Amino acid sequence: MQATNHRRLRTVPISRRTGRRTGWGLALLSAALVACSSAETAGSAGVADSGSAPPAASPAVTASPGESDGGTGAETAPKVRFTEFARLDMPVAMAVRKGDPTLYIAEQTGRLRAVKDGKVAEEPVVDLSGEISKGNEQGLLGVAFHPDGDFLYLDWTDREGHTHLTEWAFSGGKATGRRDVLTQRQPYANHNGGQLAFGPDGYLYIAFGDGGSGGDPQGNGQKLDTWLGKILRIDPRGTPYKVPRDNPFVGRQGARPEIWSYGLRNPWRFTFDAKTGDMWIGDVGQNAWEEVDFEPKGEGGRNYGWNRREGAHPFEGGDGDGTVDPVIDYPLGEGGNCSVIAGYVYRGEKIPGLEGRFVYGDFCAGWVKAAPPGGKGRGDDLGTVEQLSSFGQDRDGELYALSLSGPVYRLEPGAG
Ligand SMILES: [Ca+2]
Ligand SMILES: [Ca+2]
Repeated sequence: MQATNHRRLRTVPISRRTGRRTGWGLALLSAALVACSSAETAGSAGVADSGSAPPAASPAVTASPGESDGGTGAETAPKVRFTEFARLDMPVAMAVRKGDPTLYIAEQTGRLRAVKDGKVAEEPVVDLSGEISKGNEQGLLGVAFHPDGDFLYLDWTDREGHTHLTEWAFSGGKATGRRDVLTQRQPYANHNGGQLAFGPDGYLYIAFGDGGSGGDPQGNGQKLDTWLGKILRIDPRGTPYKVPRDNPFVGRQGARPEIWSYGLRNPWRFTFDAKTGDMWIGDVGQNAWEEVDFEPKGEGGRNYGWNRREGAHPFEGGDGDGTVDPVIDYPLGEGGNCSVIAGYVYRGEKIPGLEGRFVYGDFCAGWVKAAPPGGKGRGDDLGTVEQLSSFGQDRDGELYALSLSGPVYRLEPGAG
């Protein structure tokens, strides 16, 4: 709804809602036009000079610490630089593979690219560009490698808008033996989730949004007979894939056994803490609140509230009984926020002051913050990234911020 059809691919992959035109539509479109010409003007990415434009990209910018609004009393986050590392076509997800220094980055336009030492390999690892749908929240959306490194998984939407989780055998840099693991019909074009990640238990976790439209008209978030509005947990190997016996709803009548957690609206990105195994979920909100959910390692079966709750607030009259409220929520009506982007707990070595902090941001406002370890609160500003689409973590635990405009930034220690 935010952009004309021929440009719709160049807008938010996790747009908030159907039928509500925000002031950001034009700004996003303007930014997109700049992004479209970035091949000719590399290094000049930024937003158009609209008065309502979100913050421009800030490569190599150093934010001042101490801008905490969390009120937690925790130490402030260190200075961080966002250094441009590579440039791709609408990067939305990143994964690494066992025993391989390559960064694998998914482009929403359908290609999985290999990035070695900051250089993007010319030949894509996989090219789905002729098979995907091209709506704002569609396309190639997620990537993960099996913990043994021998299998690749992509989450993407086909030309009819339906979701596929597809596996390839992976060896010698080549993906072969394509096989659909599962598919999900999508009732609406938006809220497709898309995140894939293997947990510390070796199982694959898969994010599905509530199906789409606005307000969850089918009530999918709270229903246990659909994958929509859920995070699933499966062992994807074999045909058919396997459901772990200790999944929380195995054996419950009317419930899909693949479900790990529910009550989610559009969990565009979730990650596991590489040290503790805890899960952090960024669930994109409806009209008022963006939220980050925290799940202690291995605690399946939780109801994160949607659509009874939006953030820590009633939506369809939910009082919070039996639901888990977010550890962070923030309002839309402040500074151009639109969609939360999770986010990793920092476990690298280059920026010691970030240790244990959850790094996340907002797609439209562009801010990136580090929430304090173990405590509630939104945390300190680290900088801004135009059209922040996702974060990535390499095998050393260092973090990257992906911009839908093209750049991939590496977080590095700031000056001072
Ligand atoms: Ca959908
Ligand atoms: Ca919630």
